[in-house]
Amino acid sequence: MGEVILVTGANGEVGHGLIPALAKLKKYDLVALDIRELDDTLKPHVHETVVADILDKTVIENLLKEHQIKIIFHLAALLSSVAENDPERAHDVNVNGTANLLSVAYRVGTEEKRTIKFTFPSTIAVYGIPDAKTKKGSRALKEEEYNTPITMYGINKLYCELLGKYYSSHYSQLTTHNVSPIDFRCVRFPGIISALTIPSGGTSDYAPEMIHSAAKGEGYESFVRPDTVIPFMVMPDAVKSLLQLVEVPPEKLTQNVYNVSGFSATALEIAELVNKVYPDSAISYVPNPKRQKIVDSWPASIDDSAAKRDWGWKPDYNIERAFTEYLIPEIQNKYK
Ligand code: AKB
Repeated sequence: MGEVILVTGANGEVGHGLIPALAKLKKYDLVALDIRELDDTLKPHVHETVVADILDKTVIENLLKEHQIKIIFHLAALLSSVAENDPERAHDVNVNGTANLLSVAYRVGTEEKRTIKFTFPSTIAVYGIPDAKTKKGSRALKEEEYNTPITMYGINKLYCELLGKYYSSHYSQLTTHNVSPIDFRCVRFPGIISALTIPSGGTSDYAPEMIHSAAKGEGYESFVRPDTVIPFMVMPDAVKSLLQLVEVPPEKLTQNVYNVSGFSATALEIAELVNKVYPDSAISYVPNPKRQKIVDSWPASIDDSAAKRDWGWKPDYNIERAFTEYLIPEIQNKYK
């Protein structure tokens, strides 16, 4: 057995990108946990699949101990739009699920005197820009700027960033004298666009939805204005950032949370690139004011210089390469 990795939320969009990439490294054994049955396409890549709730502490503790889990990729979460439809359930999964996992990992790591790397995907939804003028006038935001999220998902993720830092550096600080067994590392993702999977429940979903609709020969009605701009990255770069971060020697990390990004684009720029390939795809704009307000609170671009400085982060895909070398060829293959 190689080092064993636990991937929670394994059946989600990032899981569909991360699990095959981890398997390809041929240095880890993977345990996949999700509340739903793992897709058949992922099963050949994993050593064990577990269908369970992230809130089930007994299952989590047994997995960490039985498999001597060394690394956790904690992907289980409800994204921004779906979280707004059931904020309390989102809080339960996003916060209590993460707190549960950190608590059990801390206990197991302490008992077994070993470090557990806890790798956590956060989001641009942790930002809360107050108005359009401020958004338009802002340069790329650093990690610590405008951390005033307006969604349950963004609030959850911001809290979990802080909770992870607490468990790795300050846990029970008045009475504990041990070095924490938790090595918490976090990348803050922009909107992610995958060629292989359709997003489920995000507010940045208009970008991938537009592309996939066109590839299926359908039109698309965008729920945001054409001038709406946020940062994006394609799934291979999102996976690359996770694989890179987990391997960085701890002494090189000057912070727990790192922005990563690929490119910023307006909905119109994405539509124009789509129509270059699918000229017959009718893309229209009927903004949903409530979803528009969420996206308008997110930055036009984020500053990922800390990740570049500390661990050499660099995206492989700018917007042109994303379309010509990844999205269009892979999506055409998917729908052929
Ligand atoms: C969402 O839209 O909720 C996610 C995100 C930006 O984190 N894709």
